[in-house]
Amino acid sequence: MSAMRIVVLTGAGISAESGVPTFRDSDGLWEGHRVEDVATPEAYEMQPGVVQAFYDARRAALDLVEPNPAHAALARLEEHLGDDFLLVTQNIDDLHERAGSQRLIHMHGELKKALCRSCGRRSEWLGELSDLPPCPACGTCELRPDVVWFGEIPYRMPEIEDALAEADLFVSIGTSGAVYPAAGFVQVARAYGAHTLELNLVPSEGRSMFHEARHGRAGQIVPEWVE
Ligand code: BJW
Repeated sequence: MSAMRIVVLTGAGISAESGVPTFRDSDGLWEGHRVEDVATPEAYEMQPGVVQAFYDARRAALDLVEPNPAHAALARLEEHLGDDFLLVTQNIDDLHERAGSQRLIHMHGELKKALCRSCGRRSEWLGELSDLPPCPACGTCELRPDVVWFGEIPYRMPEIEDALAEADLFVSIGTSGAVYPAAGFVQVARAYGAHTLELNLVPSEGRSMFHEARHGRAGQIVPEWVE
């Protein structure tokens, strides 16, 4: 018999205790920025400098934060389960990999990567906009942050959907359930027979779709759940 297969989805709440602001909480990222100003391709077309500056500031802030016990607990769980574990994060920070996670999908992209608008190649983000080198693949100067904005298709969806279909347990951690398709993963996993668990500071918008929920700070309730 195979071991239990677990898919974990994380959102901004797992990084909150590391000092990375969430999006929709009262002290969240978008308190100072309207979402339409920064998180759509149209906004980038209109004001690339403003949007780049927003991501430059968040990239710089990453150097000042560290993974917390919730990130570490998920890395330990992966060590134990190996291929039966998949971590899907909506976060564009790199705290999961810095804690040791490897079976990890960044469905909304990565702050430390650049995406070429001309050829689609993804590469490491080197420096700020003014001194970005040309795209290493096609040589144009069409690099943008490698993040998924509203109206764009999140990364690696077929792989995520396959894992949800095969999961015995789906766990959602630190996400408000306000943004699709991630907010719908609980229903997909449930439809295929998985048990579903929410771990969040407060009941999320999607709480009623989960079989079970535990509420509190991720730095406490995630290690408790993993042990
Ligand atoms: C703690 C805590 C602590 C705090 N411990 N917990 C109408 C209906 C349905 C869908 C749509 C619709 N109209 C449009 C859509 C689609 C749209 C969408 O969902 N819109 C909604 C607003 C309705 N979605 C899209 O456009 C997506 N693409 C898409 O659908 O393509 C079509 C397609 C899909 C699939 C296959 C084929 C085609 C793209 C969405 C891209 C989202 N991008 C962003 C920005 C990324 C770059 C960046 O970071 O700047 O992603 S938006 C932003 O929200 C970011 C996040 O990843 C995402 C989710 O936020 P998250 O992580 O949940 O954060 P918060 O702040 O909302 O919540 C934090 C939670 O933590 C709270 O609950 C707290 O309580 C908790 N918390 N401290 C534990 N210490």
